[in-house]
Amino acid sequence: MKITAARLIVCSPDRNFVTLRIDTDEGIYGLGDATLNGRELAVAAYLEEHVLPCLIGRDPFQTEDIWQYLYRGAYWRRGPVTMTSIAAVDVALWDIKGKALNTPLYNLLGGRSREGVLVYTHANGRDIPEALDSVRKYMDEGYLAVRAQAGVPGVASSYGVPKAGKPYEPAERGLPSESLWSTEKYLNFAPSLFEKLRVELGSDVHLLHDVHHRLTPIEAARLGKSLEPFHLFWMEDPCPAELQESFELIRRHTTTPIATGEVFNSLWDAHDLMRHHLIDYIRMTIVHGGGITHAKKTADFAALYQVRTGYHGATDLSPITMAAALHLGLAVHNFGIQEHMHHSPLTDGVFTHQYTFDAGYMHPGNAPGLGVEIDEALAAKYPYQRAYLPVARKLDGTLTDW
Ligand code: EZ4
Ligand code: CO
Repeated sequence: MKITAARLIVCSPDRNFVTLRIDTDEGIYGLGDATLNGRELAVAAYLEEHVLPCLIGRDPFQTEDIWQYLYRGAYWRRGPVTMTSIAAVDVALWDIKGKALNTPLYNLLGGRSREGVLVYTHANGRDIPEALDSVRKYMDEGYLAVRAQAGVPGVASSYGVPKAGKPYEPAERGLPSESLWSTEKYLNFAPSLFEKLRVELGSDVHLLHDVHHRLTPIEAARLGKSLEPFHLFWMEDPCPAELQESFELIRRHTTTPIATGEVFNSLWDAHDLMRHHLIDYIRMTIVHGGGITHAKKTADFAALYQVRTGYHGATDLSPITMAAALHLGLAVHNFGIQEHMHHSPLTDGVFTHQYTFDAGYMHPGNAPGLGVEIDEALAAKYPYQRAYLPVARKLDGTLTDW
């Protein structure tokens, strides 16, 4: 089998997505997600100008060799634009393999290690009562695990809280909006949110929380310690992780489990965190971390250290990435949990998919390959629109991590 064509579909059905389609001489094609939120066209240009011409004529079954060719062959290595581009190619090739062999992708990754993939979704509210209602709503829908975020009193537009009446969506069209942040107010407030949730909801539901890289290590240590009585499933991205030894300080003080890595793009961003038992869940996802080929290696490395997977799954990760994550999650032994933030009905209309949700678990479905199709005619009605993630400032105006 040979690759005969590769092209991009850039669309914005409620939000931007960059999708790669690879065609073969046997009429089988594969899809890959190439979306890097807020920097979409950088990846599109990288693929179009530098990667796609190199694919024509290659055997799509050679996922390892093509991965190495794009990674080592670029010379520069790593970085979100490169690794998202490689991921798009890699996922599309695995999709082709599954279709050519007439089997769902999970069968090529180890087969089923479990019946379904435990997922968590996002609950949020402007205040604690609204957040409580939101968690309850998702529990009523069957979710066994829910991420809870609430507005911090005295801080306008806290992370994870939607603008009135709309579902929470990280990116916004137009230039970046600015939001405010106060670590002091947040640290005083956050334990009261989880105390209330535990009192009202009991101890069975898994509660998660995203700190979004906003604390210093010692502040994160205080937060983790103060949340221990409410036994969170995890505290996510407690501080920026470029400095991997930051987590040693957090670990010295708290047993609250830690998940990190949604901004990582290679195993080398995380290997010290794993080797030193500094994290419990790795969030680096298939689309930003070099595709299925590299995610599988990362998961296998993590398994040596009893670190489990907990991949990023916000709306900027397209249904193609969601499907890929569900196939891998079904297959790897050290799967932990998968984030599942609902796409809009329009996004789901463009990317029709076989995956399903039932009673807290998702399943990738049994269609050959990934089990996702793209309706290109519908996609063409929604052209790309510039959009950005917000930036954040402290109350005195200092730029800080969003
Ligand atoms: O900031 O998806 O866990 N989810 C998150 C998201 C991410 C966005 C980045 O594009 O942290 O809100
Ligand atoms: Co996050």
